[in-house]
Order: sequence, then structure tokens, then C-alpha cells
Amino acid sequence: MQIGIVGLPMAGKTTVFNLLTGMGAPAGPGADFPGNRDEGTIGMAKVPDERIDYLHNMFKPRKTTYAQIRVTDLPGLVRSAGVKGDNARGQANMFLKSIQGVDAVVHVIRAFPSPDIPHMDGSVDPVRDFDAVNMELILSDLEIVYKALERVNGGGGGAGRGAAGPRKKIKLEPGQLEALEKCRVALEAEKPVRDASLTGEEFLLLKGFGFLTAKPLVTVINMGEEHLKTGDYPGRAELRLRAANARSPLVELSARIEAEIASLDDEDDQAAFMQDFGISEPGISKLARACYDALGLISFFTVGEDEVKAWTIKNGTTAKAAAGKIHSDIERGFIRAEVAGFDDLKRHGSIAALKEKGLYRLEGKDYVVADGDIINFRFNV
Ligand SMILES: Nc1nc2c(ncn2[C@@H]2O[C@H](COP(=O)(O)OP(=O)(O)OP(=O)(O)O)[C@@H](O)[C@H]2O)c(=O)[nH]1
Ligand SMILES: [Mg+2]
Repeated sequence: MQIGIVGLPMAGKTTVFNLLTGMGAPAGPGADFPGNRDEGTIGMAKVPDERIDYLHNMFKPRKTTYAQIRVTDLPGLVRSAGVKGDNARGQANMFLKSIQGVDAVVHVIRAFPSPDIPHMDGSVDPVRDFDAVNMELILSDLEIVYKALERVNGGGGGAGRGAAGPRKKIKLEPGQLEALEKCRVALEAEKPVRDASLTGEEFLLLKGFGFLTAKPLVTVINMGEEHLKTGDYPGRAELRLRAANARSPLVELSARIEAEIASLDDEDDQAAFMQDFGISEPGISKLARACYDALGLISFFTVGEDEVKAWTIKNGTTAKAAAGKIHSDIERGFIRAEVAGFDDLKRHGSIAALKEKGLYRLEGKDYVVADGDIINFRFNV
């Protein structure tokens, strides 16, 4: 599972990326974009989970493994001319191509005031930036639609388009052209693909196009220290409305403060620091979870002396398919799943106690795995 981080320049994207991944990519004014500008910086984010912490303390395993999400950090977006402008073709932010394959988009928006860090538009205005970035994502999708439609007609790749000569005509699957037309109409009206009234089937037909405005969106507000105490910042009410309309979870945090907390080695110091700022849970944990939720993901656990591990599955996955996450042999040779709920284990203290109480169940291949299930698969190969 993958997410891509977008936003205007100097919004705090790389700071958030470093917090999520524990990496130290250079951030700040004048920092060269690390790695390849066209592909972004890639890292793995651990998804914090108190249940894994608990199981770790209970089983004292040699290894503890949290769920992970792959994250791509991109350069700041530049402004294109708009839908009707000369450069209306979303060419300005070609690097957005590299996140067409991600499962959700994270938009980091600056709300922190800082005289040392100028904003490209001369002022800090989270509502304006929310709209500006959505516009760039819309233009990038529109470019994909236009290219596809041109290629259906055998055109494309003409002068000034930056492509290498005329390209091969493509043939679309039945229904794809109609679905693409719906997208074109929505995008030209400056609306995201998720509001293009596509049917579920059409969504699937267009999956390969990787439309960014069709993906779940998670909005991150990067607040200033001064906002932490009150939880308020300019434009908050309006932003909450916009995020709700885009069905986007909104995570409010201060990337700089969280980075300072993360840099403290001592856990007591971290706790004291967080208390000072009235932070009950690191925003970065909330963000990792919000992404996990937005992707429709849940975790099941395997436990033992060797390893306590969280496995990532889509909500609705059956026991047999979940077994396949661990190994294809276990899926093929699936016999039964021994299943206990995490909350039951926490309440009763041990697997043995669960067995006594009949709370360690045997489930068949069609059992739909629940979030927090602790599973031991019986299989033969
Ligand atoms: N005051 C304050 N400064 C912050 C905060 N978050 C990030 N910054 C600073 O803002 C500058 C930009 O942060 P980055 O994380 O590099 O921002 P970015 O969005 O990755 O920037 P580009 O990649 O250049 O587009 C750095 O100097 C950060 O230290 C914050 O919450 N408060
Ligand atoms: Mg950056």
C-alpha cells in the first residue's frame, strides 16, 4: 500500500515525510530535493499500533513488526495557468506522474506563520492553498484524459506537447470512452474525478489511468506552535468544510514540534514535551492511521516467541486469502484458522485462558477476518 505526499513549496512535506519514515531527507529553504525529482523520495512508514505494543510486552518476541505503508515525497507543486489557460495541460507538474500508482494522496498544507519562510503567494492562507493544490491535481488528471482521448483518435504527440512524435492509436475497453468523457466533463468544470458520478464499474475500468483526484485524499494542516494551544488557526472552519466535502480526513499537527519531540531520545522527556504543548497523541501517529483507514485497510496479528507481527489486509478479506498474505503455501494448504480477538486476549491475559473460555475459535476459509484478530493458520503442504 502506498501514499504520495503533495503540497505547495515549503508547506512542510519533507518534514512530515521524515517523521513518518524516520528518514532524514534534507528539508528547509534551499534544500535540494533529495533523490530524483521525477520519482520523488521513497520511504517506508511504520503504522503505530498500541495493540502491537501490548502484544510485544505480552510475548516478548525476538522480533516485532508493525504494519507499513510506502510513502513518496514530492517536490512542491508549481502553479499552472488553469483549465482555460495556454498552459492548461497540467504540464507544469509532470512529476505527479510518479504517484499515479499510489492508493491515497496526502496533501500537506501550511498554516504556520513564519517570517523566515516566505510563502510563494506572499501570505499564509490554508483555504486558498487547499483549492490551489486540488486545482493542480485536477489539471494533471485532465492532461491524462486529453492524452487518452487523442490517442483513441490516433492523434497526440504533436508539436509543443513535449512527446516524441505521433504515438500508436489505442483501443479502449467497452465503456471506457464513456467513463473518460464523464471525467473530462467533471475535470473541465474544475471538479475532481471522485465527483464525476462514475459507477463502481466505471471506477474499476479507469483504475489503470491512475487519476489522482479519484483517490482518497488525506488533508494535513501543518500548524504553528502558537496554534497548538488553542487548536485553532486562520481558515479552520472553512477548511473543515472543504475537507468534509472532499470526504477527506483532516489531521492537524505541527510538523516542527513533532520533529523536535521525535529527536528526544528519552521517552519521559518526550512525554513532558508533549504535555507542554497539549499533545495527547503524536499527530504523525494519527496521520499514519488516517491513511490506513482511508485505504480501507485493517490488521490481523500473528504472535509467538519468534515474532509478533501486524499483517495488512483490505477490510472484507477472507481467512484463506489472509493466509496468502503470509505465504502462498499456507493459502493453498489452508485447513482452519484459529482466531482470537485482541480485546478478548487483553481481557483474559493469555491464549490458554482464551482456550478455556472457548474464545479461541476455529474458523473456516470463508471467515471474514476482523480488525485485531489474532490468527494461527493450520495448513498442510
Ligand atoms: N515554524 C515552522 N516551520 C516549519 C514547520 N514545518 C516545517 N517548517 C519549516 O518550513 C521549511 C520547509 O519545510 P519542508 O519540510 O522542507 O517543506 P517542503 O514542503 O518539503 O518544501 P519543498 O520540498 O521545498 O516544497 C523548513 O525550514 C521547515 O523547518 C512548522 O510546523 N513550523
Ligand atoms: Mg520537500
